Amino acid sequence: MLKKIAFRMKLIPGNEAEYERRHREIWPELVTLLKDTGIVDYQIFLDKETSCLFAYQVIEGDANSQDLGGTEIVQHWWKYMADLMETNPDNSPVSVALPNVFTLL
Ligand code: RM4
Repeated sequence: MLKKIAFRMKLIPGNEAEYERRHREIWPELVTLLKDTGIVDYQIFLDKETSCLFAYQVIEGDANSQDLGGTEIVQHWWKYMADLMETNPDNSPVSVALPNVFTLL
């Protein structure tokens, strides 16, 4: 059964262009891992006014992208991205789960 989840991350202001550039050049092995995890749709939107990043995912199983910190590729990616974002001590992006408040049926 498909689940839809969303979460918020925070960009350090001034890094918008670089964030988008790095994501345009996302590592193929990370794409493969995300898809193999069962993430069938993954969008990240930026609120330039607040530097908030809003991630939306449709997932087939229970794991979303933020559950993959145990893998080497995600650890490397998070370290690579850490200079652009608010992160936890382990370089994972500070991520706040967002409850669904509306679904168009
Ligand atoms: C984001 C953040 C997420 C990752 C995506 C691909 O900036 O690092 O954890 O899933 O990139």
